[in-house]
Order: sequence, then structure tokens, then C-alpha cells
Amino acid sequence: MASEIVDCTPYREQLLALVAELPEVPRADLYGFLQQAKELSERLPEGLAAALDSFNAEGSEAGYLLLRGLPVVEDELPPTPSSTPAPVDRRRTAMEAMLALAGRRLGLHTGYQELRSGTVYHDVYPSPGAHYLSSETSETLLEFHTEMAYHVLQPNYVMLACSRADHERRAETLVGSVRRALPLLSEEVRTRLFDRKLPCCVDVAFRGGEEDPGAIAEVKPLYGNVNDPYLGYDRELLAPEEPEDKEAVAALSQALDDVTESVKLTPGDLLIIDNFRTTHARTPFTPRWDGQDRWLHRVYIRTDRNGQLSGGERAGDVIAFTPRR
Ligand SMILES: O=C(O)CCC(=O)C(=O)O
Ligand SMILES: [Fe+2]
Repeated sequence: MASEIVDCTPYREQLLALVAELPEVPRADLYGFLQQAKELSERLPEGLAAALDSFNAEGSEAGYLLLRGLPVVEDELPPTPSSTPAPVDRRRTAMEAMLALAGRRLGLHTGYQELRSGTVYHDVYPSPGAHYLSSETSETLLEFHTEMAYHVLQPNYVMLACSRADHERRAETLVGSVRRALPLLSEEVRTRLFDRKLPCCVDVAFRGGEEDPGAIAEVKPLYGNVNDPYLGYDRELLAPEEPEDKEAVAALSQALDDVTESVKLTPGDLLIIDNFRTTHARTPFTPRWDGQDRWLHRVYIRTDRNGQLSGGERAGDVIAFTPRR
């Protein structure tokens, strides 16, 4: 199984050369950009390519793969964004290019129509007065969530690439892995939660303009292979009703807390989260609103694992919401 951290500093020159072959303005023709990235991803340095392929095939115990020491080109970085989506003519950053190259080695970049105006590349930056469920929060804990666990076309991976850390380097991205949590669960809890559909609310973007449509989806906390299950866990949105379900979810929740690993993303880091085997969160930090605040780039990747693709899709497609039921 893949080791969790790959030091990419030895590949710097090779990676910068690949980045330079990508079009300079990704959003001008995103399909073209991601197609070019696919071809270039065949030429990734061997060690890096092998780590990505192995993670894609088998996952890891910790549920993530962290690429460290990727080239961030400081002088080409504009101020941290304060609005969304990014202007179509914004020049690519090195870390956005890395999301294209590493992402295409894994699968297909996917945009979600209802989310961030249906864009494929998201900027993750602090925003004053953000909703408590939003990745734009900063001074409050962003609680454990599996990205779009309630969406039939849930992404297989969430990729987060860091161009800027918070000033105090306090923010931690937390990952709770089901492979680590499962041994802590009693047989009773496992059986209760396996293949059991529980009511689940959805994120604000998917509520169709209604303030609180309630639990419009159903999510299975554990499913797939009984000995190596997938996880669907969202601390804020999952809404078990029956006492036995509430108790079992509380036990799962505790187990995930017990095995949580933390990553402090620093510039040049690219974190690939296995979104079918983990839940993730982010601890508070203090923004300064000076143009140098924490700045991540995010993409979602679908692969053919668990039927997330049916054939004919392209990297860069933007898809509509169907709740899991
Ligand atoms: O800011 C982070 O480290 C993670 C935020 C998050 O959950 C996301 O962007 O999906
Ligand atoms: Fe997230």
C-alpha cells in the first residue's frame, strides 16, 4: 500500500518543465487544458507516478496521499482571492498546474453545477461572515465531512493544493480514515451501520434556494466491501433518527476522532483525500485580510471506482445534482 507522504523536491526541475508545457490560461479552454495535462501526466517523474498509481489502485491506511515540496512559484502568485469564481483570464499558478497533472493521472476533474457557479477549479480562502458549513470559514472549526456524500456522483478524490498557508501556520486539515477506525468499532456497530441508509441533509449550494429543505438524501455510513468498507460520514448533515442509529453513529464518530491525523498544509503541498474512505475537517485560524491569507486550490476527481463514471465523460465536465436515496 502507498506510503502517505511523497517528497517531490528532487523532481522540481522536471515538474517545472512539464508545467511550462501547459497552456498559460487554464479557464480559456479548460477541456483543452485538462487534455494536455493528461498527455503530460504520462511523463510525470517515475517515483511520483508510481505513488499516484498505487494510491489510486489500493488507497492507503491513512486515506490520503500528501505530495510535498512541489514547485510554488512565489513571484507569479497574485494576492489571495476574495471573491469567486476566478476570472476566466487568470494565469495558471504552479499549484493549479500540479492539480491538473496529478489529477489527470488519477481520473477526471469534475465540476458540480450548483457549486461555485459550476466551476472546476475552486479557490479556498477565508471570507468574512462565511456560512458555518463553508470552506471559506476561518475562525471556527470546519467540522468533519465527506465531500458530497449525499450526491450520487460523489467525487472519488478531493485534491487540495496549497499556494499560501495562514500567517501563523495554525490551520490543520484533519483526516479520519475508515481503515483506521473500523477496528475500533464493535461488531454490533459495524452491522448496524453497514448498508444502512440514514437521513442526510445537503450543503447550502444543493438546497435549491430553500433555507432548510431537511434531510433530502439518504447516506450509508458504511457500505461496499464488508471487510474494507467505504465511509459516508458528515458530522453536521447526517441526521439519524432512531436511537440505535444515533448510538451507532456516535460510536463511529468517536472512532474517527480517535484515529484522526492532521496535516498542516504549507506552500508546495498537494493533499489527495480518498473521499470514499475518509472524512475531513479544518481547524480554526486567524486571517489578516492583507492579500496574503491562506490560499488553497481545490478540484474534485471522479474515477470508475464504485460506478462514479458510466463512460463517455470528459475531464472538465460539469454535472447536475441527484441526491442519493
Ligand atoms: O481548508 C482546508 O484545509 C480544507 C477545507 C475543505 O474541507 C475543503 O476545501 O473541502
Ligand atoms: Fe472539504
